[in-house]
Amino acid sequence: METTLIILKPDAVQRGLMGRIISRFEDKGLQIVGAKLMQISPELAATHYADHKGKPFYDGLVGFMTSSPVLVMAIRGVGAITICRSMMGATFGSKADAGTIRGDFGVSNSFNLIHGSDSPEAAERELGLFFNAGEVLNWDRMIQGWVYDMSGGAPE
Ligand code: IDP
Ligand code: MG
Repeated sequence: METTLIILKPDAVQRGLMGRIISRFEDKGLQIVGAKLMQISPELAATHYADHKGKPFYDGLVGFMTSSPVLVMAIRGVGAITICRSMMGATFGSKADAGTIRGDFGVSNSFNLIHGSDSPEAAERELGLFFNAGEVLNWDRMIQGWVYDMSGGAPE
């Protein structure tokens, strides 16, 4: 099982798209194990996006991410990191395929609705930035045995 950090960015919250985006992850069979509405501080945005420092869009990105509340989520499943990235679609809304979150809900290249960790290392780091100890819950989901084939003892 993998857990990934998903952020519904300020445009998703302001546009009232949280429920529809969360539903896509729930419909897919992924499990939400952490969620909170928060206002990202400039310091946290800078740490989270440290790899992008110095790029032309960096200041705008930090300004955007701190401009209004976001919904951060910890989402779990087998291969959750790759599955969530493919559900999100390409970075730019103008280029993202139809059927993806960015492809279906936006046209902007900077206001692109959602962040998702891009590797296991990034997921571990980012979950640690946005969730305090005890805020990600290891809860038993009663539908688990119908979401995954558990006959071999492990989720398949
Ligand atoms: P990702 O979110 O798909 O992983 P990254 O390349 O890691 O994309 O970029 C992080 C975020 O920075 C993007 O989601 C987007 O909000 C913003 N961004 C990236 N490239 C550009 C750009 O060329 N113009 C404006 N914003 C950009
Ligand atoms: Mg990225």
